Amino acid sequence: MKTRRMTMAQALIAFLKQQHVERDGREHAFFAGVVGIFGHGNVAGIGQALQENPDFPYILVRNEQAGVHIATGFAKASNRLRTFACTSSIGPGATNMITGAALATINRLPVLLLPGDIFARRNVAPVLQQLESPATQDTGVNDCFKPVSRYWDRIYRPEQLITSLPEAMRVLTSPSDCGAVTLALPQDVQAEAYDYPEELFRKRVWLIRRGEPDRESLERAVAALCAAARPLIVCGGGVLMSEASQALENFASRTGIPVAETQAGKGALAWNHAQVVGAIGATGSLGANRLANAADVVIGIGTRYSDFTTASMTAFQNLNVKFVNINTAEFDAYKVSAIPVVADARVALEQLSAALRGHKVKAAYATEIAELKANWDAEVDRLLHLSGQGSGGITSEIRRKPAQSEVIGAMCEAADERDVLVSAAGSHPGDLHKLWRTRTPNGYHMEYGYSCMGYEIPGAMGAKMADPSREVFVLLGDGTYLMAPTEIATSVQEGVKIIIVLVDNGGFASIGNLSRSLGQGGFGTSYRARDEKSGQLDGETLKIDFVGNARSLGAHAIKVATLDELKSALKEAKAMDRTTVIVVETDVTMSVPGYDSWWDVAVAEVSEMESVREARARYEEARKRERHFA
Ligand SMILES: Cc1ncc(C[n+]2csc(CCOP(=O)(O)OP(=O)(O)O)c2C)c(N)n1
Ligand SMILES: [Mg+2]
Repeated sequence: MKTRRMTMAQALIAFLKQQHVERDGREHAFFAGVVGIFGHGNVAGIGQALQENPDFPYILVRNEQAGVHIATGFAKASNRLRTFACTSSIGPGATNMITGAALATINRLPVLLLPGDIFARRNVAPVLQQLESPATQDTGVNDCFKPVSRYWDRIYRPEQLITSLPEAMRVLTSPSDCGAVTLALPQDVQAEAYDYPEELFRKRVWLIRRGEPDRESLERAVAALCAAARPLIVCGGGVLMSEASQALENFASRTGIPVAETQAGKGALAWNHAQVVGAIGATGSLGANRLANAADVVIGIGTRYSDFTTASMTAFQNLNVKFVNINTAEFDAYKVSAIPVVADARVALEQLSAALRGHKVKAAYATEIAELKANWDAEVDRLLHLSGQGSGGITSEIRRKPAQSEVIGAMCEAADERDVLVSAAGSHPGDLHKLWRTRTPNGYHMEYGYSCMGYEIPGAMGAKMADPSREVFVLLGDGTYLMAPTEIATSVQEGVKIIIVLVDNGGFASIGNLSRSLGQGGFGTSYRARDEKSGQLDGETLKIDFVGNARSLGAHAIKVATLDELKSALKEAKAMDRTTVIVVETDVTMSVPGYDSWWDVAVAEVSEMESVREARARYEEARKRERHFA
């Protein structure tokens, strides 16, 4: 047997370089490189191996969590066909990646995490940053990755790579099982040499299967659809991951079935497609939520049925509602007691289209869908352009602070057809779910599985790296920005240009509004100094120089006061070749309302505050609409 004598880390990098995936006859290298930060736990292992492989890019980031977000954003924008590996030292560098791991796993996106680990040899323990246990020597902080990883292993001996790496790749390239994969790499073992079989380093092409549905399940799905009077499609992220937009468009156009979108599925079809009725659920459109309310057959495609999608199980009120779930993951296909069609979205839609040839929704339902869509489009127009839009609009007052919906309107106008919008947490996901007008698949990149403050900037960098031909816009809040602005420096380092629109509203508008709706008056949600007299955080509003902060990290930064200034700043940003941050203060009183929607956030059952008791009474009433689909 031919062998190559290499360190474990050298062998690992050599293996990663040889991994490819293939789907629909197209082949891609699976790993675009490694992101991370070196410390004593990886510098002499993975760090040394990367130095020997200058053709395999290494991206130095500012925070390991953000490094994982870059990989995840890249994987999401690549429809899971590519990703990065993430390297960290041991201890805090490693645990910084746990949030990123959870985010990737929840969103079903592949990332390979390579945290450094404590000495396998143990004689020098406890090493710096080692978690000790009086009960066992076989535990450490990297065990925390277990529940947030779809595959987890610790490489105690160099030869374990030979059996562990193919398992890692199986999971990373699985359309149903993918998520974070963690290989914990003890610091000493990374540097240890072994005679690896040459075979380990051959080029491998992992086929991304397009699973076919079984005949019986498909027949049951067809029968349910033929019997439906008010069918509704819930378009989830799986439609995008499967690149099934065209198949969905054919299916929806031929059958006339309306398409409601989850956060992950938004944009699979263009916003103005005749069957697209907009967002569904807690942050849904009036049209989609009305249709969901009365739907008798719901076809969930590539969706996890999160509480935002189901409006905490209140969205579907038809007593006889049935579900048909098309999903590559059996786990999701069986949710809400559906007829499970365990298959790739594109394949299943093509087969359903063929089986339903000539089947169309009734004329009255088609008219209702068209009316709801037209009304919703008009409502979105109103919200995007509040100023001076004739009847119903607020008369033009040029100097006032813009509303957040108008900021979104200006961004929509500035974005070209293929441009990408990235966001994740705060009040932006809800507003964008309702208002953003996506024109091309993957043009709407929302991380709403983990809704993680701090994903936005690195996630957007990942999206930009996945397709540099698309301009990437980020909408984020002052809260999120302050949590993780630092990857701006990385974007400058890598020449990865993104446009960040920072909405400054003095703290947490989203959680503040939520708190007020729960009778808590916004306690602890705005950025104010501690007041000497009250002893509470209700003093002066903090003055934070966001423009100065962004500039200090290397970005081009612009402060705007009005909508017109925002529009010209967006033009300026598009012409720049460097990451640009536009800071805009908004009027929080002009928020986007909800539309026949609900989200279950439990209110205190007993309280000395009258407002909380009232909120609890409203809460108990609203919960009566929550359903089981057993
Ligand atoms: C890492 C993380 N911590 C906490 C939260 C809970 N959370 C959701 S939105 C939000 C406030 C976000 O503030 P900002 O970015 O200013 O957006 P705004 O609410 O003002 O629109 C918080 C604290 C979260 N989603 N992620
Ligand atoms: Mg804010």
